[in-house]
Amino acid sequence: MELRARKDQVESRLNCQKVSPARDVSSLLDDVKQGLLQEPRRLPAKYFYDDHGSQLFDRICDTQEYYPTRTEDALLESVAKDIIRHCQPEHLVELGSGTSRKTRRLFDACEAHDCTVKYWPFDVCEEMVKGASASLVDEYHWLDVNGLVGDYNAGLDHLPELEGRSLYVFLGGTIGNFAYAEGVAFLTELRESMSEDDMLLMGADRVKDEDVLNAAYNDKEGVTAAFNLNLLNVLNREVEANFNSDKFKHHAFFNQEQSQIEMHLIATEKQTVKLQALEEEILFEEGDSILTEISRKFTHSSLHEMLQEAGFVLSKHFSPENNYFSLVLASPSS
Ligand code: SAH
Ligand code: AVI
Repeated sequence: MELRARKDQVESRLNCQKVSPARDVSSLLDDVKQGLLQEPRRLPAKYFYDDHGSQLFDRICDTQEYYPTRTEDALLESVAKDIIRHCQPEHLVELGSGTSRKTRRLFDACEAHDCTVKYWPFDVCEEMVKGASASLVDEYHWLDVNGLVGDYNAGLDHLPELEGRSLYVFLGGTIGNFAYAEGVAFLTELRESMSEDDMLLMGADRVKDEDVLNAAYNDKEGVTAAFNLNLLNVLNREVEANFNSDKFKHHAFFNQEQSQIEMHLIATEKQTVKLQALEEEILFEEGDSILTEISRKFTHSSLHEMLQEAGFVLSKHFSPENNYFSLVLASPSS
C-alpha cells in the first residue's frame, strides 16, 4: 500500500474525544483545600497521572519487584481466548487504560476468533490515550480506536452510547485504589450504565506475603519513590506551590488491618510551603505525612463480596497458581 493511502487508512481508524463530566467533581484546588489544609492530609491518587507520572507508572510496571503487571499479563494471555469466546464483544471499553499494554492480549484473542471489536480507551491522561491509540491502530490493522479523555469519577453517563455488546475492562488492580465504599459506588454506577448482556473484566490484586507486597511499592531503583514525589511537581505547577521534593521522602507499607498498601510523602524537616493559587501556607513538622494512595489487596471472598454488593453476578474467576492476582468476569444482575 502506498504511504499516503496507508496513513489515511490509519487515521480513519483513530479518534479521540473529551468526555465532559456528567456531574460536578471537586477540582484540584478544592481537593488541595480539603486534603492538604486539614489533617490527616491526603490527596486523590488520580493526580499522580500527569504525562511524567504516567511514564513513571509505566516504568514501575517493569521493575523487578512490581509483580502485578507481569502476573496479570501472563494470566490474561492464558485466558483471553476463553474470555473473548465467552463474551463475543463488539466493543471493548477500558477504564484507566494507560498504555493499554496488557489489553493487547485481548486484541490478539479477538484476532484468533475473527472478532472485530472497536476499542474505547478511557483515561484522565490525554497524552497516554493519544500515544497508546496511535500505536494500537498501527499494530492492529483491523482495529478502530476511539480514545476518551476524562475523569471516570465524574460519572459515566457522558460516555458514548454503543450499539452491540460491550466488554468493560478495568485492569491493573486499580479498583484497589478506591476505598471500599467508593469502590462499591463506582462499580454500582458502572453496572447501572451497562446493558444486560454487557460484561465486566476486572483485575484485582490479592493479599499475599507482606514482604512481597512491601517490596512491590519500595523498588530498589526508586521508581515508585519518584512516582510518589512527582505529585509535588504537579502541585507546584497546578497550585503554584513551592514544595521542595528533597525535603520529603517516599514511605509505603502494608497495613494488615486494612488490607491495603498505604503510600505517604513524609516531611524530612520542619518547613513552610506556600500555595500561591490559594493564598495559603502549610506548616509541616518533621515526620508529618500526606497520604497519597491506598492500594487495597483482596481475598477471593472479599472480591466476590464487593462485586455482589455492586450488583454483579460472577461468571468466571481466574487466578494463577500462586494466587497473586485475580481476573474476574462478571455480568450485571438482572
Ligand atoms: N490499566 C493500566 C493502567 C493502570 S494505572 C494497567 O493495568 O497497567 C491507573 C490508570 O488509571 C492510569 O492510566 C491513570 O491515568 C488512570 N486514572 C486514574 N484515575 C483516573 C480517573 N479518575 N479517571 C480516569 N482515569 C484515571
Ligand atoms: C494503578 N494502581 C493499581 C497501582 C497500584 O499498585 O495500586 C498504582 C501504583 N502505585 C504505586 N505503584 C503502583
